[in-house]
Amino acid sequence: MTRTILIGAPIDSGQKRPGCLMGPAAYRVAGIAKEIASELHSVEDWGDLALPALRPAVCDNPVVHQLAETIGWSEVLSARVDEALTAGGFPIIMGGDHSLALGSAAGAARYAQKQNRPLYLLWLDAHSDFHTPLTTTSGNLHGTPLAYINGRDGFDAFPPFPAPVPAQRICMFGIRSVDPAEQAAMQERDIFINDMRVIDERGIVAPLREFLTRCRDEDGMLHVSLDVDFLDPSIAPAVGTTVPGGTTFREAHLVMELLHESGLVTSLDLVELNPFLDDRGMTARLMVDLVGSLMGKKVFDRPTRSK
Ligand code: HAR
Ligand code: MN
Ligand code: MN
Ligand code: MN
Repeated sequence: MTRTILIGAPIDSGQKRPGCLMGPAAYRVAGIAKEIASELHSVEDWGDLALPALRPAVCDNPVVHQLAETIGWSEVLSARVDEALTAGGFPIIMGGDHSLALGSAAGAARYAQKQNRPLYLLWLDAHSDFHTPLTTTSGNLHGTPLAYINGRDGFDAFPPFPAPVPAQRICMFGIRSVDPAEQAAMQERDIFINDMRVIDERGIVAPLREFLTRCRDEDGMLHVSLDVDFLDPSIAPAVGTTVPGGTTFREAHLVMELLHESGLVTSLDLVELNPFLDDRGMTARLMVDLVGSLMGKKVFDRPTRSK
């Protein structure tokens, strides 16, 4: 029995277009709890997090937007994710923009460290989110979490990331928008980058299985961060940063089905949903259906395949 724990993270501070703070409500309206609940999974909703009292925070890059808020959110979220994992739960963080991963991944890393297990990270996104607060030109901190998780310099205002995740344990999928400073930093590191070109050429299955095998061989924990813009905007319009050429409905479901079969996923972020931009709830529903696939919901029960 998986004890699924929903954590609402109504976070808008990581970028400038309002609306992501309505994400947790949209997931609830789209039926996320009902989608998950079954003989195999219990569901608890721990409600929405609140922003704590803020400490002043400074950064040498003047364009950085809402630094103190983003730090405040990441601290409460990190503690809450650690708490959910420690309770034996499977936390699903309902965002909120992608800056929430600064906190959720830190919580997962904190817990993994206590368990003496390596943390792996699967980043499903159009963007690499590999800026630091010092390299971002937009100032939007939702473009930085993966750099923080990887232990890059430039996050002095944040709590130090507990046990930074080395490049070899990070896998990106769906990438098709990378800024020059991110590109330069990524090229120096051995991150497993599956951009859309790789997916076109190799498909989703082979590269994903390679990564999952590494994780299994090391008894890793696996944090998955699913950005709405991983999906093609034609099926998922409710996001502020649409990029054409994203994954299809079937590719996305296949990723989730393989993740389910692997049994490796230990925490999940749902990020960047902006319900204000949605078309009759279609994006919220699709995200909820993808969660259903991750939790093992099948249209058709086929004989078990080799992993
Ligand atoms: N790289 C751009 C920037 O830093 C865009 C980042 C957009 N990020 C997200 N999350 N939407 O993936 O501003
Ligand atoms: Mn992102
Ligand atoms: Mn993105
Ligand atoms: Mn459904």
